[in-house]
Amino acid sequence: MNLFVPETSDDKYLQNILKGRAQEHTIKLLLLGIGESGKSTLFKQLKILYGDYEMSDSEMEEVRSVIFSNIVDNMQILLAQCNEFGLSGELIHTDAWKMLRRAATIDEEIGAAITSLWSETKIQETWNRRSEFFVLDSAAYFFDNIARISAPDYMNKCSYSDQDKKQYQQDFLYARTQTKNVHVERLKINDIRFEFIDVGGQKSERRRWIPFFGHVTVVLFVVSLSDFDTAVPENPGINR
Ligand SMILES: Nc1nc2c(ncn2[C@@H]2O[C@H](COP(=O)(O)OP(=O)(O)OP(=O)(O)O)[C@@H](O)[C@H]2O)c(=O)[nH]1
Ligand SMILES: [Mg+2]
Repeated sequence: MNLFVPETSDDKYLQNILKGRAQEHTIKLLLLGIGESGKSTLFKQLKILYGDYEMSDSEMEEVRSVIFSNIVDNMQILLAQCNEFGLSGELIHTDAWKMLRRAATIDEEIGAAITSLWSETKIQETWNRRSEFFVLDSAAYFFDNIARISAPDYMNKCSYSDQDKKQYQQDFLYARTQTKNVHVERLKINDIRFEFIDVGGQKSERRRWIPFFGHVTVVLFVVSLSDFDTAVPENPGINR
């Protein structure tokens, strides 16, 4: 018998406690974890699930530019690493490689170059060795979706279908920006007010965590399941 859980208990027991407290209080959650463990992604997921979340035009512009730089930066990392591994001599699409070196944003031409490079055996070989260097996990999702993302009307239409909105939400989830400083956002879930405190997980950001420990209801420590086999961004030669 478990003394701490009443026999009649189910989720309702906890919900009643939470609701009772929530009448007067806001439940404060501090999200902790190393850089890229998924703290901001967890918050984005909650926003999509419970916040009736729809991106405004200016948010879309911002997200689009984050996605474009995620794609260009990470394909450039793959190419540099392919070279480092001594595999670049066997690349077929050398023009695409040259184009990527200069690319700052994404258009249909750059999109086609990324499609060609992503299909190369040596780039796939480099990707499969990604535990030896730092590259964004979600880059594969963007490379797989590059034809859609490099279209001129991507996140840039007069109106959006339900399918567009669903795909953009997914893209938004995978878009990666490092959190700097501390971000506080409020969300109401089943009539309970939550305040999420999202901090940066990079080593340089961790000194900002301390002031929050005394004022939160819950500390959520976020860990990525793929961390066992990925490199530390601050020190790409070291395994997390
Ligand atoms: N493949 C995969 N990628 C994920 C998943 N969840 C999150 N990611 C990716 O992992 C990365 C997590 O990044 P963030 O959520 O910004 O990490 P963070 O902990 O807020 O990082 P800092 O702000 O630097 O402390 C993003 O690129 C996400 O797209 C998942 O379930 N699968
Ligand atoms: Mg973050």
